[in-house]
Amino acid sequence: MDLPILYSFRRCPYAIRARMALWISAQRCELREVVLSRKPAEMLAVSPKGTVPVLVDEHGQVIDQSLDIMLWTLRRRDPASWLPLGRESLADTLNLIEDCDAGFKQALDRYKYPARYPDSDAQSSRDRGADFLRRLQDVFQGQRWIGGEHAGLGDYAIMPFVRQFSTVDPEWFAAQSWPDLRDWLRSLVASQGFVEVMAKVGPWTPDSPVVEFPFVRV
Ligand SMILES: N[C@@H](CCC(=O)N[C@@H](CS)C(=O)NCC(=O)O)C(=O)O
Repeated sequence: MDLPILYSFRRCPYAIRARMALWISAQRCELREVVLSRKPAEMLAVSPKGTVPVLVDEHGQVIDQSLDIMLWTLRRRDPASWLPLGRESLADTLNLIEDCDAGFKQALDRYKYPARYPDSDAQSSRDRGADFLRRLQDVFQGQRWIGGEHAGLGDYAIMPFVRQFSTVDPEWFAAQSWPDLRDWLRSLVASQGFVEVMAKVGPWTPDSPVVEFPFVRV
């Protein structure tokens, strides 16, 4: 049987969250590493909007939103109980992810790439991003993970963006009063899943040998 195909880009936070969910659910797929400046015609043919990640499942269904890929694979298999239990707690988690993907991501881009946004001010973008992170710090004062007792959908969906934010000015990030947020990020970055999904893969071409994901060890 053909494997699902995942078009991905190693450092893209959206692709990282998708790979994390595929990894935890042990969903085998063919990983096609994309160079964003040279997107493969095969990917654009199935998803003309041209963003990664894109998953094409065994039946040819195309899923081209990272959160949808997470939900797709976790609804098939969720061995670590990443999906929040109950409609209300799923809705709360999805709302938090939405705030990350909208306001926080916008602030992150303006903080990280000020030259691309001459009309924005990097420092006020950093402040806007920090507002979201303080909200997370408040959550972590009551519980260690967004998922409650263990890390789950919300943690892995949001963590790649917080990680990017933390690397823009690590000294500044380390000096802020969000110790629980820092511990949360440190644990997730050190987690086996994150380390595995960040392994390096060469760019895909139609002639490349198939790269299976999760990576098969020899
Ligand atoms: N809403 C999309 C956003 C994905 C996205 O914007 N990915 C970026 C890379 S991090 C991308 O592919 N950008 C297109 C480009 O840079 O050409 C998702 O959740 O999958």
